[in-house]
Amino acid sequence: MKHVMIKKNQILKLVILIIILSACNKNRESVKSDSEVPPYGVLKEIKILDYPETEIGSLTPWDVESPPDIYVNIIGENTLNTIIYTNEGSPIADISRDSLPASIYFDLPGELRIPDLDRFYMVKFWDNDTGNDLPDDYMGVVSFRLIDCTYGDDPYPTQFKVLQSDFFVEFTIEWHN
Ligand SMILES: [Ca+2]
Ligand SMILES: [Ca+2]
Repeated sequence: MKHVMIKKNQILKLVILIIILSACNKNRESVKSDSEVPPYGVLKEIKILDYPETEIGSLTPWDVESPPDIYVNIIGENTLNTIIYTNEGSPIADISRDSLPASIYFDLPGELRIPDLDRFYMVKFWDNDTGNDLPDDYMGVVSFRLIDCTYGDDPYPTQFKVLQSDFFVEFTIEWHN
C-alpha cells in the first residue's frame, strides 16, 4: 500500500513539474521592454503545498512524535545572509502533510517588498525544535526571481508555483507600478 502511495506521489510530482515548466515559459522573444516592467512586487502569501516527508538524505521524521513546526527565513541573493523576513517566533505548529496546504501570510506593518526583480530570493524552511536542546532542522530551500514571471504566456501572475528540494510552494505576488 505504501509502495503504491509513493508511486502516486512521484507521478504527481512529475505532473506538477510539467505544469511549472509550461507555466514559467522562458520565451525570450516575448520579454517586455523595461518601461512595461513594474518596478517591484509585494509578497503576500507563501502557501506550502507539499514538503519532504523525512529529514534530508534519511528516513528520520522531522519530529519523533508529531509533524514538523515550520517557519521560513527569506533571504535575498548576495545580501550577506540578511534575513528580510522570518516567522521563527511563530512557526506553523505540527503541520502534517495530510493537512496541507498551509499558508504564511505577510500582514506586516510595512509591506514585504521584493524590490529587485533580477535578484533571486531564497525561502529557507526550518522545523522549529524549541523546547529541547536540539538545533532546528533545516528542511530545504525554494528560490524565485520575479523577472522570470514578467514574460511568457502568463506574465505578471498573481500566483506562481515552485517545486524545489521536495518542497512545492505557491507564491502570491502583488505587482506594483
Ligand atoms: Ca525536529
Ligand atoms: Ca512537532
